[in-house]
Amino acid sequence: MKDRNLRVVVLGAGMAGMLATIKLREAGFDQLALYEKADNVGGTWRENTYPGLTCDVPSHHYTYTFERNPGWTRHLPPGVEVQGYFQHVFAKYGLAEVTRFGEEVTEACFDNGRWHLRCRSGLEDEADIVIAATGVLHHPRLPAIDGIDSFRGALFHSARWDHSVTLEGKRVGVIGNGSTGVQIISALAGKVEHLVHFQRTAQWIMPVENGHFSPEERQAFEDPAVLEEAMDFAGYNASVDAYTQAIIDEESEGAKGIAAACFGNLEQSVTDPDLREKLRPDHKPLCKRLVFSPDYYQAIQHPQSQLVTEDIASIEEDGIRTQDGVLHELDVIVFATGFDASAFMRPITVTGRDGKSLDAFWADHPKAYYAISMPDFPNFFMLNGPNGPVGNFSLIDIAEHQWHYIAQLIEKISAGDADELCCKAEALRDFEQRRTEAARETVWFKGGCTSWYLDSRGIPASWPWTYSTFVDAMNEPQWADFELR
Ligand code: NA7
Repeated sequence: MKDRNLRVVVLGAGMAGMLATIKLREAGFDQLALYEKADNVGGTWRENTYPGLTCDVPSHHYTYTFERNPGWTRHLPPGVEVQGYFQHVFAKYGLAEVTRFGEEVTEACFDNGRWHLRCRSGLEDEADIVIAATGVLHHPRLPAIDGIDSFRGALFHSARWDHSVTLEGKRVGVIGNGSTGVQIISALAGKVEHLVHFQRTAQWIMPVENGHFSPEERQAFEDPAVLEEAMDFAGYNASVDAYTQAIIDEESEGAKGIAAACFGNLEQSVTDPDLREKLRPDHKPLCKRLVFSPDYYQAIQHPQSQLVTEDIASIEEDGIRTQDGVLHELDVIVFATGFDASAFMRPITVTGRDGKSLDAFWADHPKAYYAISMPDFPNFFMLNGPNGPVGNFSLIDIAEHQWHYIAQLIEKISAGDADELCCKAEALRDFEQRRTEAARETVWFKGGCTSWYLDSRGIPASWPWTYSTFVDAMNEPQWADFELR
């Protein structure tokens, strides 16, 4: 791939940044740096350490295609195994040679044909190409609840778990019932003195099994052909396609199947009719990101668990007071309240050509041509950028397809066909118009709920077409949509 001796800087040593760095090195780029503000790799898997943390994408599908892992112990991998996997990949591919830990890039400015980077430490660097792989759900959202500072017990966000706090014998409140809150409740039910789940909006729960792989299976998976056959990677991609079809067409077989599974799960798993009604969502399945759980309904029916559906009024010294006036006395409060999904690489100050500010460009909402490129931000490409596919399928797979596309953009620059390359403004405008129109047809928009999928205008900020449409789009850039200088 490499002809010119370009310097490429990758931002973020999570799943996507490691992928980019591995692929760039394979292509012969030796002027390479991977900046990571923390002291370890893994991104979201480094930051989230809460009890019950599990990836809800099957383990063998949440794996780089070039680095399979026969050793996954469960069908859905525990977070600690995912983190271990990324650490293994980091070591195996020798990424330490190019990685700068503890360096938070705070500024990236395009000037005189190059990107000028500055870190919080004062370190400066320059690059011909920047790859932003800074993650999607990265900035914890802590809602401003009255009295939050007055609580005398321990209080923290799920992505900032305080392991110095013992939970045994404690009264624990968990706010939020997205995938995170549901996993925490499942892990803590019966293990603490009293567990209170504060639910603002009921969620559909998709039943899933999470068995163990036997030692014999794991040994057999050392043979790639056996693994391939057992995991049926092509079959999995077909199911991802059906899942995305279900999002854009509620009459599809996939949508009906998922809805039936969720309804059945609620009916069959929850015995008390009052509790069942409290747990029954008033929106369509798939409207919010689907929560997969083998055991949440059992956990919330545990005698020491309690579901609270009254809105939270305030937090006080001794616990959480709900709108009905009841004080729920607690020792620990966990905010499983999600993330700011619109930040992306911000708070990095990114300035493109002619002083164009990213903050101003994204003032209404984050946007990028096919989630990858932005006009007047030449040679700046994103992995898992705005409005790309994020759903109940493997973001690793998504990033690999995006990398296939970005590699072709880099090749143009590398071959000397362009010094500066980015999408044209009209190409982004056209893409955004098509994307927004399609997004209004999805269940995320029409399903009667709010979620982190929606941007500040209430429009789904995600890929509104099928998975196979995405794979096709990532095959080769439409060169007419790019400006080459
Ligand atoms: P989510 O899916 O964004 O869920 C956040 C939850 O927190 C959700 O149940 C919210 O209720 C609830 N929430 C947020 N603010 C409040 C306030 N102020 N009061 C009560 N409840 C509140 O985040 P997760 O961490 O669970 O999952 C994020 C993604 O990580 C997940 O989708 C996977 O992709 C992995 P709401 O539904 O808005 O009423």
